[in-house]
Amino acid sequence: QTTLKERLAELIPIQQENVKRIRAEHGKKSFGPVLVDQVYGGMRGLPALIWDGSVLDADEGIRFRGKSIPECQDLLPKAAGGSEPLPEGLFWLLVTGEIPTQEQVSQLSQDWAARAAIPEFVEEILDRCPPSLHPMSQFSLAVTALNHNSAFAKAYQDGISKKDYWGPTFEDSMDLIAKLPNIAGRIYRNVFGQGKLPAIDSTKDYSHNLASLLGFAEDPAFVELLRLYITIHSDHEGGNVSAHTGKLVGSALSDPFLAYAAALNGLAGPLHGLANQEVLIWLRKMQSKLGENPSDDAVKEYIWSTLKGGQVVPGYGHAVLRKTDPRYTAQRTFALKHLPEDPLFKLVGQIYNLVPDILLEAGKAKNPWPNVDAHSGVLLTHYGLTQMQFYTVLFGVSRAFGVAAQLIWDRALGAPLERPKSYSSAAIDQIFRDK
Ligand code: CMX
Repeated sequence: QTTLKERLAELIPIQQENVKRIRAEHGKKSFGPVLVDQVYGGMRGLPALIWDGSVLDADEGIRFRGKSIPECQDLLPKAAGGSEPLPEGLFWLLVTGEIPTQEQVSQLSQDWAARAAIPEFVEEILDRCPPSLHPMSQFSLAVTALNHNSAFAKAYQDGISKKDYWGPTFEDSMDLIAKLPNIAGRIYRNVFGQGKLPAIDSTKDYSHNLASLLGFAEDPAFVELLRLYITIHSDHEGGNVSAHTGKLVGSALSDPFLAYAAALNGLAGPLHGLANQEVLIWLRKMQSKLGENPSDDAVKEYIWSTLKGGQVVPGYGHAVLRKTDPRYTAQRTFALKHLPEDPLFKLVGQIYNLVPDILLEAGKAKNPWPNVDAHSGVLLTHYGLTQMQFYTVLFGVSRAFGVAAQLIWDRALGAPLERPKSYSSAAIDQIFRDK
């Protein structure tokens, strides 16, 4: 059976020709006007990036290479006895646009297990971090330090030709993904004091190994949750903060470890990946204030007090989405199957019935519906992973799949250094004064 790298080597020349053709045919055509508001407004909706791996529709949500989340759940290979897709398969899909065979997915599991060890000095860096240093900062430190053994950085120093960039980028990307469970597991056990780190089992899949490093592999439902979790968090188009940061930093030919560490620092922001931590903190505060089974009226008042305090309702709203995030729905479906009676899950459901109307009434948020982060923490909490400061690390493990796939293709297609134009407000005034 073809390996991922072999298949990629076949696909790259085809896609290079395809891009050449598109640029020859359409290269000088305009996408339409750019509004001054977009320049001031965080570039919402500005067509500025190319990424084939996933596309986000405002109403329908994410599709990975054209496949919706339910389609991925249906089509991608599963573990023996499992019903959620293996993230190995999702990575294959992101990279090639094709559904892999069971055997190709097993090859990836084995390959990642074989690459999983982290250098001793990285272990020491993590062991020296004070437990009070946020897990995301520790994560980013460790990923930055992996650049010590970057195949791309070394090849570049040795004078590699541009046309060969993708090869060592692929190797680094595979190493990056493979090493994240050991980093995440070590952080979890160091910070939260949960026993010794077990060894990677080369007969098990990626999510099983991650669960085992965290100390939760005994529960098959938790392992299934991780498979679903990594799959749905892997990629969300090219323009979100983490994906775009990875691409931007990679465009300077910083290796995949440096590029992904930068992406992690973006993911660590409360408006992006840290929102999953913020949701749980917000829910716990609500519970401690209102008790276990609060009335709708009490919950509504709590939501209003958040807004009146000038804070956002974490887990709600989105820069692109305008309907309920299908990643939220996939997690809700998982909860209905595995933990329908969980009190925190019930609270999340209650909030889902109340927040959108309140955000609409408040009149600012363009999207009053929940995003992925409104649900993930509740599932992790149910299985005993209650330390919310750790949640974004799991998002970070997952998002590496999308960013790595993108970095490989950017090097294969010769993506240039990113360098958009910035303007001063005085220049905007000057340009448009008489128009
Ligand atoms: N609660 C309160 N106010 C909100 C809101 C929310 N959940 N979502 C948006 N708003 C506010 C914005 O803060 C903004 O207010 P100002 O005009 O005072 O600046 C106004 O509504 C318009 O914002 P928008 O155009 O609807 O949203 P943006 O594209 O600017 O921002 C996002 C998108 C996600 C940052 C925002 O909805 C938000 O802050 N949500 C809460 C945090 C969150 O859940 N983030 C996770 C997103 C998913 C992820 O990346 O992981």
